[in-house]
Amino acid sequence: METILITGSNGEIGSQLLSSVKKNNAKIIAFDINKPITNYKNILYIKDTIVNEKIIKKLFNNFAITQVYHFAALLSQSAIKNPQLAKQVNEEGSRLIINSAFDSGMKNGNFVRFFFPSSIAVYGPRKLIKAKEADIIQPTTIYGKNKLVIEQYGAEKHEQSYKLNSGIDFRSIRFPGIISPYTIPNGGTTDFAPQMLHAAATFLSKNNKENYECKIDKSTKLPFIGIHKAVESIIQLMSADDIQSKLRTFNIEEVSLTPNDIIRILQKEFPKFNISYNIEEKLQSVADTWPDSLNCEKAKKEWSFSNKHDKKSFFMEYLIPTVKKYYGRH
Ligand code: AKB
Repeated sequence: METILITGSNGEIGSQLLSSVKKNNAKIIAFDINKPITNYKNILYIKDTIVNEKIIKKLFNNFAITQVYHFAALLSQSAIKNPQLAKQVNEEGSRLIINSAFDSGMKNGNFVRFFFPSSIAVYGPRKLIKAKEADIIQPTTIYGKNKLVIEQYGAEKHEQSYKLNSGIDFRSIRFPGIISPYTIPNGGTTDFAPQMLHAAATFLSKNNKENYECKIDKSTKLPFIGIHKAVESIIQLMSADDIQSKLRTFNIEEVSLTPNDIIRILQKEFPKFNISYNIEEKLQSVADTWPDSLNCEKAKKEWSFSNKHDKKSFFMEYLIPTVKKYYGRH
């Protein structure tokens, strides 16, 4: 039986992954800094910080954890606001979890499968088109630097483990912006896309017009993925028997979008919904260093990542029907 640890289990990806894996016959530990937002049966909920070495070590000592999904992190804009905390949580906390998983694998003579969500924030300083995993990687933000350090640390620990025949099996995805029909994110650079979707589906302003103030220029293109495909991909990558890549990280996306693309599609369904622009330099300057699209060939080849959507079907067949259902409009 698998024993699965999910950190950041209240977060956008963590909560969705928890809801998917709880169906499996596995022991699950859901770890978050805030009190649980769900009350699933047979889940051990722990409310603590991932930088609490004592509790993390205790967890790995008390349970023979076989899989780790490590989502606890500060997002890009929150990290810019608090670089010290970002280093502590995104780097030191991640290293602590990786080291503890490594030690546990060594002790039990097995490989603990470890999933780390990296980000397109590792790219920079110039905007790339169809960025490949090994393309120029010089992140300009603290968040991008944190993610890159941990990608590399995880890959090193992975190599070390394979030489020692136990430790961790490290796997990672560089996520583009995630759009969920269930949650409105905060603290990220790509938040405008999900925020627009939710604003269109719910928001009636004072003058009875639906309006969203976008802080990113209308022609800034960024890659995106829906939350369901994001979670499905994590499970697919973690279930693959053997992943050959030495880099250990993969690019995936469903569509590339500008704010202008989004408003044009949303207005077909929500004709009163409108947008105004009030560019915020600290968001724009980050978005300008992130790729406008990703090359996903490596993920397709290594673990059969697939994508059936174009911009129109992504909204019309997936996001809009799901968000409408979520808010009870049919
Ligand atoms: C953010 O904007 O911080 C994230 C990301 C792409 O890493 N959504």
